[in-house]
Amino acid sequence: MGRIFATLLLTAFAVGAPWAAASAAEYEVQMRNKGTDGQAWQFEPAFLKIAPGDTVTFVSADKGHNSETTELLVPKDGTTWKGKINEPVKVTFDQEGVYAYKCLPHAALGMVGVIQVGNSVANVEAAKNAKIPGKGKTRLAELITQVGN
Ligand SMILES: [Cu+2]
Repeated sequence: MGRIFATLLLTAFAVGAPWAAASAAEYEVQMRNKGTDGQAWQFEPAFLKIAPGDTVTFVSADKGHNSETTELLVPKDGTTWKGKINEPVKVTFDQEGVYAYKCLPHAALGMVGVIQVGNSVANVEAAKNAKIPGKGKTRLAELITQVGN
C-alpha cells in the first residue's frame, strides 16, 4: 500500500496535480538602502503583479528594514503582515486586489511598495488614500499608476 501510494503521489506531482502547491509562483522582494536605479530606500521590485496563491518573501539586502501593512491597505479579507526589522517575512496572497505596504522606519522617505494580486482593482482608491507620510505618499501614488489589468 505504501509503495502504491508513493507512486501515485509522484505521478500526481509529475502531471501537475491541482492540489499541489508547486504550481504557485514564488517571488522575492529585496529591502535595500539603495535601489539599482540609484534611489535611496527601496523595495525592489517595488511593484509586483502576481496571481492568487502566489507567495512573496521580503528579504533584507541591507540592515534596518521591514515590510508591513495594515487593514486599510489591503483588499477586504486580504492577508496583512508585519515583518520584524532585519528578518525575512513570507506572505501568501489568496485574496485578489491591491496591497500597499511600507517599511516602518523609512515610509516617509519613500520606502513603500505595491502588490497587485489577480486583476481586481476594487480597493485601489482606498490604497491611494493610505496614510503614509512625506515621500512615501508620492511614491505610493506612482506605484499605483502601474496597477491595471
Ligand atoms: Cu527601510
